[in-house]
Amino acid sequence: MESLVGGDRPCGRMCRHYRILLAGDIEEEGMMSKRRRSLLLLLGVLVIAAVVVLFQILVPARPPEPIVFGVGLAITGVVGTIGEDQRQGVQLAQDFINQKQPGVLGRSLSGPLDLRIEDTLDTTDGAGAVIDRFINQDRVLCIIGPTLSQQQFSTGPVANTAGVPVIGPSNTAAGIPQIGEFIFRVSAPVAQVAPNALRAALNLFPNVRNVAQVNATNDAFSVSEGGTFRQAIADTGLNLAFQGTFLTTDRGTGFDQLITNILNNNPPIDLLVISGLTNDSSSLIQEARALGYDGPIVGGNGLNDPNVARLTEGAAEGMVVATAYFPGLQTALNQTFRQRYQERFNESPGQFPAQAFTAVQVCAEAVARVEASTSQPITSLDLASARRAIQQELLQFSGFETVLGPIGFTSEGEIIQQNAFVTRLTVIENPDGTISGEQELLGG
Ligand code: 1QQ
Repeated sequence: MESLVGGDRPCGRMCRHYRILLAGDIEEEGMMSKRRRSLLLLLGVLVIAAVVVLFQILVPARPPEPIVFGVGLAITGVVGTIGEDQRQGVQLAQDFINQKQPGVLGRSLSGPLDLRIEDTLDTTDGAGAVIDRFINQDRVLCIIGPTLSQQQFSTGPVANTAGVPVIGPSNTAAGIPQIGEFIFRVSAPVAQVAPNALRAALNLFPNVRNVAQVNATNDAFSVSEGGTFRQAIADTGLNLAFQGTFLTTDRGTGFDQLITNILNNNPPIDLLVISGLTNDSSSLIQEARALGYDGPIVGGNGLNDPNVARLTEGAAEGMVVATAYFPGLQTALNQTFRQRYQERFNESPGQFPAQAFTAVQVCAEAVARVEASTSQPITSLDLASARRAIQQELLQFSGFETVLGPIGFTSEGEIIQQNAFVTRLTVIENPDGTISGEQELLGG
């Protein structure tokens, strides 16, 4: 201490006093600089916090990446009314998911759902071009579609080789999930659905004995369903008295020979069963009624559309069709779906929009589950891994709540669905002269 205040110089009382003061000062000064330092530190922290907050306010956060699905539907062509209804179904699913409607997904997605909806037409070439674009250009996470089994048999193998999960929204022919491990469907196969229509027709018309069964030969679904109906006719003890074929391109008088043969058949035909697509089958019905067939008609899945009332100008009144959707299903999800569908599109939803809605919901749920298990947005995975992870999640589905009721998938990607129903078409003549139809439910 001595050396601090002047070395060896004598300094007496004052000096001692000075020394004491000086020691206190040093202590105080040390405390002061400590306080100053803490103050400066605090100031520094506050400035940094302010800069961070300002940065967050002025520079907006990067928006979450969209989750892109490809939706390929036959919006124009021989099943155009069905494709249009499917488009409405997927649009509603997109709204529900992006608006976080409760009861649709188990958890919300990391980003907005972006559906690329394309018209495949009713051809395999049209579907091929769209599916190629989805796989290679839009780089979608999964594909909903195409509408027709005929198209899926052509595009499914391509998507499967590319490792892109596909959900068939309306492919009902035998063999669709067996195309490959990436191919699933939410549309119950003809083998499960079609025989119900025959049984219901027998309840309505117990005297039916001799059946004419006809199907298109240039469409995979029509051929598959035709076979199912023939089996069901045999199983129910009916007589397959006539078997005929046509093409999905046939219209109007193109059916005259076929119908004449049915009308002249011996024994006389008392039930007509039709497996074709929408426009051709509608034309066949119109022509059959015009030429004098007045017995009951069972329609296949191509006729599962209330628009058939208008397309046949009322001739399909009373037609019996099996369906995989029960509009009266008393679940919160189905009731909201029906109500919002009616409000938005001014019609009630049939099987095709319900299945299309389900296809989007199921794929989005698979994405949500991948995000939950990896704890990151699916868009931060590389595309091939993301697609594979979705396929793996789809295989786990069991008892998942949809507007079709609870569904799951087998290890082959086939839908597991308990319920199938039967409808009868009622033709409505509107005050403005137009015709519309309603599918009245006969039972499950
Ligand atoms: C299929 C079908 C069609 C009737 C859908 C429109 O079921 O092609 O499998």
